[in-house]
Amino acid sequence: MRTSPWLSRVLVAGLLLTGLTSAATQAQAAAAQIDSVIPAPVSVQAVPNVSYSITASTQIRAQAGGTGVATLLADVLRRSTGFALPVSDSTGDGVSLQLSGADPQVGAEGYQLEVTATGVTIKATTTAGLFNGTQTLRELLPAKIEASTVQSGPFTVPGAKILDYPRFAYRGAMLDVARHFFPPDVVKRYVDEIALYKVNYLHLHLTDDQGWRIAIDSWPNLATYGGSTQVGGGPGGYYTKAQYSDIVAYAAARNVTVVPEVDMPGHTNAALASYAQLNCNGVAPKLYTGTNVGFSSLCVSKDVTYQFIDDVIRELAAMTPGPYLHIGGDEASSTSAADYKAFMAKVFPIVTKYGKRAVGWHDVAKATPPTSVIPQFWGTTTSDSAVSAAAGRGNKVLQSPANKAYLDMKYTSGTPLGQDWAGKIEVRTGYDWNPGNYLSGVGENAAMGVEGPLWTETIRTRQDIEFMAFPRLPGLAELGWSPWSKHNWTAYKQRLAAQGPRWQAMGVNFYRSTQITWP
Ligand code: TNX
Repeated sequence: MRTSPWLSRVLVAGLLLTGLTSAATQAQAAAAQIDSVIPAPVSVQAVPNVSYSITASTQIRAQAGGTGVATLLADVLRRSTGFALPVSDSTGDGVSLQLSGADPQVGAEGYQLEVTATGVTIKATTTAGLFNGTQTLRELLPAKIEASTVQSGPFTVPGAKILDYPRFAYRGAMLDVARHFFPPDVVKRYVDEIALYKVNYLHLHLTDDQGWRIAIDSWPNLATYGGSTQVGGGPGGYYTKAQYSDIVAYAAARNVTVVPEVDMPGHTNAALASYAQLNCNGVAPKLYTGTNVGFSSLCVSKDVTYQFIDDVIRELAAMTPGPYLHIGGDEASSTSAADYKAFMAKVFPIVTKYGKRAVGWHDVAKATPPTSVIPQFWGTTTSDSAVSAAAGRGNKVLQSPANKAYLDMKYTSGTPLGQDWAGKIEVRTGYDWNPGNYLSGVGENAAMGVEGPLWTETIRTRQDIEFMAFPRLPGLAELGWSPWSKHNWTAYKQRLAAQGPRWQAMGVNFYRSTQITWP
């Protein structure tokens, strides 16, 4: 068959056009990938016409200290590429993790990442920095890289030079495992999900009226009896010390430090039910499976209360490699103001005695804490005299304003899960505030960082956790990590949209907010 000269010209033109379009599309896709990293990096330079593809012959190279991080990266990449991706301490092309030669600006958690035609180099001064660089690399790859089954390539990273480091040292997520208990696997999955966005603290709310979730050898009934139920009356549960330490180690390998919380003097019905002597009247109340707050208190006037606290904090501190231990202190409406102060004055030194720094819900600011104590602001106003006074004395403040950062608030009135006492928090509301000047008297330097608490009165499953955290948690992570100069809702919502296919590939159950144009 003969093709007419006219037709062949049209065909050639068509082919050329297709070629051009696909090159243009590829360039566009590359630009989109570079611009879709959350949290937004400090500095990103696209290198046009350069890219690197991970192939069957790609090697992952890391110096001695970096092999742990390299192996975690290889685990993610092997699942979806099906490639061998051997990890070794050799030098050469491919993906290379280096603990030397980084720009000192990267500090303790930052990194430099460069994509050339022959490979991807990540440089940092610590394994934390290397880990953060590898999370950025995941986001520079196509979404299918997150799949748990083998996908067809290419797996291409656009040419780029990135320099990145955090704005705040503390970027946290809190999970309430007391109202509903979540087994270690669910907690570990949440660690994976938050670490992708460079969140570096996981605060576990381990005790509340409805349950005590951590084994304490010197007071065994706390876990075995106090942990035996949960909201709604289900079986509850608790972490053995081995399980808890395993969670802590799993998190640490992903640059996430666990902050354990034992709430006191209120929110203690599970403890009071487990040991009669902790009650002022010597009578143990029944276990509680409702959702009221503010009705329980440890007995502030009894010596045994402080022996109990000393034992619990000693055992908890021994399981805590991180610097912080959270003592709760919120909503102590069954404790008088004077008793509250007297109680905290005895508890702060116990935390110090076991080598930790106390974090407390911002109610602790009323007890004039030593400057080492960190009040965690959970109010719904932008001024609080006790908190600003503490900041004025030199206390660092952790920012979790309930009407911005609470991941258990409903998105809209139609959200099936969650509460709304602090308001509805759509994606934009959760993103549009500045932790460095939100609270009067608490400026950039007084703010330690941000944390998104997820209370679980209405949250029962891994899917419920994900639905409330995604897509809001990445916004908080960006508030904690990215320089304020990068804050821009219009650009952010495009970056966020690009996460949708990643979450789909990972099987993350997320809320399809109508504020975002999901692809
Ligand atoms: C208030 S916020 C609480 C928690 C509840 C939460 C529900 C805070 C420090 N205390 O006990 O679970 O509201 O949103």
